[in-house]
Amino acid sequence: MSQLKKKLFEKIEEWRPRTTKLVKEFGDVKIGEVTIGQAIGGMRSVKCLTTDISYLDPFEGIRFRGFTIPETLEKLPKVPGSTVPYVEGFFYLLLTGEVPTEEEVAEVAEEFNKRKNVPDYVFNILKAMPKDSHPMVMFSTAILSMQKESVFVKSYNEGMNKMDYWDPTYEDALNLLAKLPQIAAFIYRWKFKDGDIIAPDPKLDMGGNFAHMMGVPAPYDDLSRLYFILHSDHESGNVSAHTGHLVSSALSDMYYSISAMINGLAGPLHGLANQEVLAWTQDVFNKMDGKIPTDEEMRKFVWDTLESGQVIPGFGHAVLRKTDPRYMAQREFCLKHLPDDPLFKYVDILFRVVPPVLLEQGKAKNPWPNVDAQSGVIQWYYGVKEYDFYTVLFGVGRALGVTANIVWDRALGYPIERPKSLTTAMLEEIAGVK
Ligand code: HAX
Repeated sequence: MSQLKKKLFEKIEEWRPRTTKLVKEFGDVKIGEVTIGQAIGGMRSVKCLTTDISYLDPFEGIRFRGFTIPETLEKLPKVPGSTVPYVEGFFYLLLTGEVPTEEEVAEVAEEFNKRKNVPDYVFNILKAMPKDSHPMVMFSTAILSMQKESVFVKSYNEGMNKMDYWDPTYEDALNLLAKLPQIAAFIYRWKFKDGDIIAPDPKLDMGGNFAHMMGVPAPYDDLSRLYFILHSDHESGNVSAHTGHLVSSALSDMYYSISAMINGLAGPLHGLANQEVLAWTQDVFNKMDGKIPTDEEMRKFVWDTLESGQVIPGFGHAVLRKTDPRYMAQREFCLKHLPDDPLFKYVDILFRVVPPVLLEQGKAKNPWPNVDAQSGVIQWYYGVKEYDFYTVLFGVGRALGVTANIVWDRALGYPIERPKSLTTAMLEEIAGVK
């Protein structure tokens, strides 16, 4: 058994009695109330999910296993010659709650390496799809096509103790995660680079290998590591994480769950916003003939978009009430590597101009930029200009957090999800509407 799996097992044994005690002895304790506004309004802020992997404070932003983004980036072992940690070590942290040693990271990297070969039929399925299929459709299809590989399904069909569900789920998680970078890079090069595919390099770590298979030189490897880490998890209630959790709660395996997660991420109000940001920014760029707009000119573009009934992509958030620290981490990367890039300058102006406009409009509860406001610009700078592809990158990252959550869901025996719905007439009666 690998060190990671052993450590995970110890943690599960330690955690299980806590969950059992809470449910058995304190199951009736109330943690909040639900209003009609929340029942109709997308369950905003309803406290009804549990995860120990990340927590999102509205004013501080995300903490992964208790660590802020700067702490996470500082504490985890780094790839030699790089300032960004190994994605493999970050996954160890998500899964176990502990910062791994160099040795433990090397072992996880080796585990991923062993499991990374993608079956040929996946590539054949992707090649058979219409070339104008969205990359997220291709990504979701590729993941779902591997469902027959599920170790969980095999063990379940053979008959398995409920307490052991986490074990084959862990195997599915690692098997799938190890393959995602190659599938993503294949989709990119098949669709946008005339099918000129670059084979993986077994000597490289996950982020380095992804950059290699994309055919983009350094520091794209560092960017990929950073990108996957930043996009991994944002507690359980966002659409992609919640979809993964919901589907897996029916004991659907990792392939069904992560494919569904990808479908949720593909919406323009969620992960697709990063592609929308770039489309929007470039539209302004073209209208300005590439000239850097004044703040006043930019204000007008922003107002025009709002007045035509559209949202400003990359701004606002359902939980956050300040600038997203994931935006700030990417902004720091830009200030270091591409401070003079014209599109970065646009994003910089938007950072100044959009929040006061949204405040003046008075609708958005959070006028500040989110993770998607910055990410596309960096990809564009490094030559990944096909912005349909950007949400696939988000998907590779998000799979780290969601698979880790699903392993823990199984370990702690979380049951099938089934909230209760009421009719409109029932709500009217509760509210005393005449
Ligand atoms: N531009 C214009 N209007 C906005 C806005 C924005 N960026 N953000 C919120 N609003 C509007 C909402 O559309 C809503 O209007 P109506 O009352 O007319 O329906 C009103 O402000 C209140 O919304 P809210 O409570 O502040 O925000 P929600 O929790 O309902 O929605 C969203 C959160 C992220 C979906 C929203 O802010 C939005 O649409 N932002 C733009 C799209 C975007 O950037 N999405 C990515 C978010 C991060 C993420 O999940 N990435 O994956």
